[in-house]
Amino acid sequence: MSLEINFDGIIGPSHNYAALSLGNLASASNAGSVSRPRDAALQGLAKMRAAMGLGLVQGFFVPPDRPTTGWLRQLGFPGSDDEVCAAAARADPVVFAQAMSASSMWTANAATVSPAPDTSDGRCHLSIANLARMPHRSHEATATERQVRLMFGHPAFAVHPALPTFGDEGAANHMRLAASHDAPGVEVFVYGVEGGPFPARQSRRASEAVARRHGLDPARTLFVEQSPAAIAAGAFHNDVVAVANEAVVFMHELAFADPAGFAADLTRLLPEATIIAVPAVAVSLADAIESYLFNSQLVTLPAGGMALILPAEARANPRVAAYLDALVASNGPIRALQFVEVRESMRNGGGPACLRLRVVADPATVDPRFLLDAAKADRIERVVGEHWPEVIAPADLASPGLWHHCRQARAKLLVALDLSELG
Ligand code: SUG
Repeated sequence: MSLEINFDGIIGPSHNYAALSLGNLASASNAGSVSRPRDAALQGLAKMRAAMGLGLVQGFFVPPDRPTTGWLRQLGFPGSDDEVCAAAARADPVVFAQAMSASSMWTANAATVSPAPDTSDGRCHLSIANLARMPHRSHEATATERQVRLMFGHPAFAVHPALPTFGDEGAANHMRLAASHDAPGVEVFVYGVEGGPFPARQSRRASEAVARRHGLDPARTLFVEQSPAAIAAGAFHNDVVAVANEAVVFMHELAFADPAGFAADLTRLLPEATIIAVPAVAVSLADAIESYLFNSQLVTLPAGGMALILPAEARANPRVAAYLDALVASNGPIRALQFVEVRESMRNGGGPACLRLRVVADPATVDPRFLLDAAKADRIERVVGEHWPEVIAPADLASPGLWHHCRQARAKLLVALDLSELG
């Protein structure tokens, strides 16, 4: 039976704060801070356990190898792995920090997923995101594709490589609405238009190409412009200001350039759609972005009804907390709130929803090595506890000791998960 599976990125051992993402206010404001990779990964695992505790099916991605020496070689640094890294760290510390990034943890940017009921050949299609607009993320696609092909090798899936051009940042800019997960859906692709102070990271042409590749019905596909005000306020991905689940959209009223047009198109295609648009007078864009209210996971509980899995920061903001109290007290579709602590990821602009990729599929068609249960979570936590660096200060990035530490930690994880073939 098909259901929604959330695949979270296990936070990699090189997690650090190098302020690499222009337009991502959290990343910029934590420039030069000391990171805590071990805590970060444990926080991510605790979130996965919380989702399993709600009765949801949970999967994961393992982190790729860092530093990304293959990419540094392509950029002209020769020699052995250590020589490549030392030369890059000396010649261009920014490029070297880009090669050390643990940004693949945010698997909402790994791929765009169109579930089987929406596609012309009845398979679930996944397009790897090229993340072409951000150098530190542009080298994620190669390892992501290898992993996705392993996870979804079953004929129920079709995997497409990253687009050769046009900025594509995956599911973070895509929403699927349907009466239920296994019913035909309306797919909504959200893109940005250049011209503001920050880059528009998702291009309309990329979204159109993904929709073509996936064999979506053009009559049930919407391309919606992100509001320039939202991008300028720090909503570098749509999932910072909107989230959807089944027939419900939970969004900020300023998320889209033309919210009325979006609502009209959506309700024409899916009359049962419910749009909860939070007014700026209740929660300003600044409060939404600071608290990551909308970067929550909106999920259907096995017993029925929907819950929001929110960052703890949303409870700490008094205006957001007051809004949430009123939301669950109203007789709407969202009935429960679950707060999770993912502070290390949040400080780089990644909330609960950034850390997960949703795939609607029969779990029996997924490589079981990528599905989580309590015993496997224990095993991963043991490896993280023993091998992940406790802290990384900016000056540590150039240290060969850290490079070796990161590689060995990942290798231990791959062995523990019987995934050494990804080595
Ligand atoms: O791409 N941060 C990520 C956060 C991604 C959040 N994902 C979603 N919204 N779905 C980004 O901006 C920061 C890395 C640094 O600064 O070192 C970073 O890449």
